[in-house]
Amino acid sequence: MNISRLELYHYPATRSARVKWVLHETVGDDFETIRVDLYGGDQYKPDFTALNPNHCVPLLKIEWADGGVTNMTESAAMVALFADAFPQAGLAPPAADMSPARADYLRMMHFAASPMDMMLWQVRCHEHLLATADSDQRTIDRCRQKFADEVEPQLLARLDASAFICGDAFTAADILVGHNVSWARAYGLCQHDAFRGYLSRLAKRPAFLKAFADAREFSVAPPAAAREARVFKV
Ligand SMILES: N[C@@H](CCC(=O)N[C@@H](CS)C(=O)NCC(=O)O)C(=O)O
Repeated sequence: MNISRLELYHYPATRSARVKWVLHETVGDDFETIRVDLYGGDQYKPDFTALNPNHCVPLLKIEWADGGVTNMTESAAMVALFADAFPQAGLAPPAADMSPARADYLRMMHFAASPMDMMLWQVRCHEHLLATADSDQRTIDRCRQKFADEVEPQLLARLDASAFICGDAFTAADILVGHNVSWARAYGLCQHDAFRGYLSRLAKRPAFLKAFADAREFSVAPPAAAREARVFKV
């Protein structure tokens, strides 16, 4: 392996859990986890924003065998990088193949990372992170409706046809979609039994259990005082 050290900046159950999951699937336990106290505002401290100007987790510090360092942001990019770099883990149809399986896998990776994630994030920002005076009920309603009307039926059709989101085999797309489904359920979405069954299939993976071992430390609502003091610049 041309990586000498990995440090994941993490907060339980958030998007950094996606990366913790793919790391456990690919490199095992061979990485450091550094907790960023999101509800205490640590993500806005200059030493952190110097590494990630987007003030969020995950941040993955990759130290390469030749001494170089990459500070990588964007959870979906990290999941894709490790899925492709460790083909023996069987998390992605081969990148070199122009195949229907690869096309469908990329479609679902991007669907999870972009529209699905965007709707869930808007609901979260407006319901829990923005000061009450700044939150907009119409945005919440529109995103919730669109998610229920458009996203859920697409996922349910896939889960009706097969055990995982891109077929009968688990892929890295299940890491992104699975995390989003569990996030959606915390917000009262994705309540169909098929989603519960899907999450219990995912929870059979040792890497999932390790990635979410600290999830009970996450509370969906931050301290009200921090919210009203506009600590969160979302
Ligand atoms: N597109 C980014 C979003 C990361 C993100 O917004 N992370 C949240 C936690 S799920 C965060 O750290 N928010 C803190 C903030 O924005 O202040 C990714 O997928 O990595």
